[in-house]
Amino acid sequence: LPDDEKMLYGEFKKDFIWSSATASYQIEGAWRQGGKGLSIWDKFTHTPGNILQHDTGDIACNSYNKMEDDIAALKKVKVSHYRFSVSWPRILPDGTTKYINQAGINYYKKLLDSLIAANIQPQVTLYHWDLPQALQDVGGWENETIIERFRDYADILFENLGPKVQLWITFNEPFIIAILGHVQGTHAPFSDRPDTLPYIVSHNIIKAHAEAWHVYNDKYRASQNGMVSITVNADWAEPRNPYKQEDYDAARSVVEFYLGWYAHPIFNGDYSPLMKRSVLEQSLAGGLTKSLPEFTPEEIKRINGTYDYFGLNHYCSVLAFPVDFGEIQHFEADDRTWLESGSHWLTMTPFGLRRLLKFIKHEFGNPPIIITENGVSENGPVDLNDVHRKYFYEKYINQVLKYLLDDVNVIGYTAWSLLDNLEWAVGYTERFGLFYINRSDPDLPRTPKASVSFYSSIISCNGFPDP
Ligand code: GBH
Repeated sequence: LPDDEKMLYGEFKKDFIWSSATASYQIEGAWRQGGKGLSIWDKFTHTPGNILQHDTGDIACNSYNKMEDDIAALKKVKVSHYRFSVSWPRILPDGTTKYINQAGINYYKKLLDSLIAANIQPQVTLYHWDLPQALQDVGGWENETIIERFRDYADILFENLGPKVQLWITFNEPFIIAILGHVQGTHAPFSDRPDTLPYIVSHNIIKAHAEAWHVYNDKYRASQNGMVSITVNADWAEPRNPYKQEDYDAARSVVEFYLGWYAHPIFNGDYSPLMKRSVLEQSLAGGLTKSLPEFTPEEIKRINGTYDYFGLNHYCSVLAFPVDFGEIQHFEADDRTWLESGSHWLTMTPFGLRRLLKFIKHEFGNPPIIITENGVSENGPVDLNDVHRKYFYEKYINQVLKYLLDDVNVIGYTAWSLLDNLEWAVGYTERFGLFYINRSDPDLPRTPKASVSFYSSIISCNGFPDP
């Protein structure tokens, strides 16, 4: 560890992507404006009891009507890129191509034009969790017809927006969609059949991703020449007791489970052996009906290789150790010396990011990696001097810089988030933004926190030049 903690001085390679991110439901607002259909998050937040303090994304940061303010904020940070997501029901109100909402397409076209005019390149996510409610009504991700729906949606975006976009992300964090949305019920759509559902949902998401990639590859790559991939989230895990082999094994399965579910089929082919074994073991131990669907050999081939880079969202590390609670085979804990944040699940553990990057390099054939999210929150009283965020970005980004030592092919870094926004089930109570938004001011002004100039200076220096 001591070696890990040491600062490395140096610069990132030329043309490194410096970005900041948001997602449609978390910032756009305008939930019934411009011909938008309803999403599962509109329904979920309007159902009492789901979101802290009854918050909703009805208005959020009102980014739908405040595009200029967002662009001004991005210019202030001096990012080279901006990651945002498209709201599917804003483009296809009932999820299908029966009706294409031109106002929705125009909104994103205008956003892209404004970004490009400001010399900021877009990274566009197709799906950051706001599924059209009409598709949920026929089973959502559980119904395999959604694969075709997603492919058609992707086709429309590539056709209409593709000439202005070089970087695409099909899905944001399928793991969270499956587990929080279909097991825990803390995210939309909520479900009460947790056993098999996350595996079916994920199976369809993986296939939908692959189909979108193929559409791009077959129809658009030659003329648009961009990159399409998926973004997975992964914590890093350390053994709780480094003298115990079983703690190492538990740590390895935590990381492999995150990555093996989605990245293994896409980067290596099929679910990882550990993934298959672990679902089977859990099922047997729990006396449950869990089972992992199988890909046919043709499907394995069609999915394998559907990436142009590796998209990674990473926030923190955990300590792992085995337990035997039937279904639950390992457990995660925090070290009590790790610094906390405004979110109970997020400790400041910069060393894990470097280790995770090395793991990805070895596990998935040294792909180009874009860190598509990394950031920290606060809650409670407002303090624009966000020293914890400066600390977080300095330490984490410095760990990324060690890609030079490890020869990992990292090509970009994205700070989550540009703005304080709707943090899903906890509403506006946890704030991840570089910019603070005073929600009691109807103008919702974007006020820079101290971390803005800090992140901006890292970007201007392209790293940490030797003092
Ligand atoms: C990302 O998810 C999302 O992509 C982004 O939209 C989000 O705003 C950001 O992180 C910050 O959370 O309270 O125990 O139920 C990261 C995965 C999903 C991890 C929500 C924490 C809540 C855990 N996060 N989850 S819990």
